[in-house]
Amino acid sequence: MNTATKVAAYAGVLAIVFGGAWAAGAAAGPLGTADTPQAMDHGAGQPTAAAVPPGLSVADNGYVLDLAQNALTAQTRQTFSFRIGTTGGGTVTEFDVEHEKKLHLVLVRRDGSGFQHVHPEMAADGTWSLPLTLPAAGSYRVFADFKPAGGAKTTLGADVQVAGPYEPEHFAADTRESAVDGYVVRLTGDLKAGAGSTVTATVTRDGRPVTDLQPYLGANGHLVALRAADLAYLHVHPQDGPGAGPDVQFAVEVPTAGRYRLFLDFQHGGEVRTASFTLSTDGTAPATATPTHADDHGGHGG
Ligand SMILES: [Cu+2]
Repeated sequence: MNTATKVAAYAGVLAIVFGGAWAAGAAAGPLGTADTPQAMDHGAGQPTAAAVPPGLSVADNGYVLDLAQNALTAQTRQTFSFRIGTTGGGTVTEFDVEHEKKLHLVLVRRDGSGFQHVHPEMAADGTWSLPLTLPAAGSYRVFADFKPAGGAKTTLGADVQVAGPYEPEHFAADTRESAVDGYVVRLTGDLKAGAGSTVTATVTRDGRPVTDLQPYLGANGHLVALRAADLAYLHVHPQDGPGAGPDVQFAVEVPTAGRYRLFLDFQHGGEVRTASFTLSTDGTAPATATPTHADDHGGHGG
């Protein structure tokens, strides 16, 4: 192998390691002169070296989550408003539809309780709003999950405070079983740190499999997975198209070892319900755990 070949081979390895960023930089000349920095970071779905999970920042991909309120009153129906801005000072008004909606809003208290997955309406000026009731005091994380027209799929997060006595829940034990409104949902499959895996939710009612689940958001269920320690918002994809149950399969990718909270929205009899689970990457959760807390905090609000 002559020197030129060695250099070429080395460059080939670099290209693989740095993926699209290196290739874009090389094509555009010296680093920093590329006229499409956005494409370098987010083009073609290439992972970047310092990838941080979505939902941990109020600003990402050039977009900003701008909440109209940072405090709400417990147990009171209030109008909650926000907009998606750009770091340049503009407001985003054009969004692509994903999972049948232009924007998905997820709220959860910082302790991992009080989950809500709702769909606000956007006014012509880009202001999103919805009537919202938060059940109890505490600090809540608000996630906006959207894809601006022509932009990158983005999840931004911000906190909202609710005054009052706060008793945090401790999801210290893994639980694979969730009871909600007469339904019992069991989760099989394990989370694997740094890798993809499949988890399957099985929906039963009065001990019998539910075989007439209704499509919800373009699938037979919708799963949100959050890292318990920091509420990082993870990528989850339904494995099947709309189906009837009782099994609902998801591909889940968790970045690190630890504990995760999972929330499954499923629709049956015209109503959407939420089952919630706690799962650690070590796979020690028993097949049918007894819930260690009243599992009545999950909900599909709105
Ligand atoms: Cu949604």
